[in-house]
Amino acid sequence: MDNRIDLFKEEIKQKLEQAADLVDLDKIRVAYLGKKGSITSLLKGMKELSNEERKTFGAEVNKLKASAAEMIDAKITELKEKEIESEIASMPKFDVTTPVDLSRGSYHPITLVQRQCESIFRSMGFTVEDYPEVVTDYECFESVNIPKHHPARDMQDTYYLENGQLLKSQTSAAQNAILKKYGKNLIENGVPIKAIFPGRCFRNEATDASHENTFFQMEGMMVDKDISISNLIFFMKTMLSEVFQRDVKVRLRPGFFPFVEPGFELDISCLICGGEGCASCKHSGWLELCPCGMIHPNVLREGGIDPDKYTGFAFGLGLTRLAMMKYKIKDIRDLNSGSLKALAQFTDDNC
Ligand code: FA5
Repeated sequence: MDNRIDLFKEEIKQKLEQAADLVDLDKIRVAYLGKKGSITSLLKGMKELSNEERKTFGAEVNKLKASAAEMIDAKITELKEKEIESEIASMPKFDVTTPVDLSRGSYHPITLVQRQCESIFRSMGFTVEDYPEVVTDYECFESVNIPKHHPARDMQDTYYLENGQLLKSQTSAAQNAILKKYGKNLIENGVPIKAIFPGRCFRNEATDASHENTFFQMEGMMVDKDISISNLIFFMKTMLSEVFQRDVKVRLRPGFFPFVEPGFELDISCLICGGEGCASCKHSGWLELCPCGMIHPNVLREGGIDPDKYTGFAFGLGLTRLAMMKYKIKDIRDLNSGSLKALAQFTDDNC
């Protein structure tokens, strides 16, 4: 009997040495420790032994059982470690000297157009100003001649925040601050105010091919003695011809904005359909691009400038629509899509 215990122990050892994987190990476990396994049947045969023999033999078989289980577990650990080692060995080695393909990224088409406009206006003596996206009611409306409850507020479905501030619905929100920032230099030193201020605007719009709820405008202002509509038209035409690198057809029609008097809508002949009419221009052949006008005396006064001494013009260019025209993007929604396939194809060597 005792002899069998030693034999089994030796047999298990040999089989474990030959086992190549976890499947082999499972077979060994079933063969010795399973319900019908060899060690289990040793226990079953004990009923023929005397009480004394059963006691000693039972203890020996239990020891064998525990040691078989231990050997199998040790082999499992050994095989798993080998598996991990071979996985690590087969991994590609990290080498800091390997050249990496750092393909060039690209700018968003609106960034490209914005930078181009900034550089054109800078070359004409304008400063480029930055302004927050969250502003007060005073900045966005009251300071630009739109008092509380004025019906003109209905033209811009504005997002109000719980603290009473709002998401800038128009870049005109910066006008008052710019007048105050540069007014002293105008009054004391005769230096004209010439500034542009691009920015993201938000309106609760139903979106379509030419309307988004988040879009970019670029506001511009010039204030000095004897500024007239001719100055306004000159700067707008110069800027658009530079952006499109050709003479662009524009039209001015009367437009109402409480912060300018007189006010105009400057439309550009649709460059997507060549003026024939398409979804982007609502089949009119013209795209509303740049409302503008002569700054209202109330706005100048609120900014600390005497309207009897100084005059000025202001415009609110639709930068997003300008990018659409320049790059012939038919649907404004592509610009906020985040699709690199759509947006990474535009480049400008000057940016
Ligand atoms: C204004 O926002 C005035 N503050 C512009 C202005 C400034 C007038 C200074 C006079 C003097 P308007 O709401 O029309 O105006 O918007 C100006 C331009 O922004 C539009 O011509 C258009 O090009 C663009 N725009 C307006 N709403 C949207 C929209 N939902 N999606 C895309 N572009 C828009």
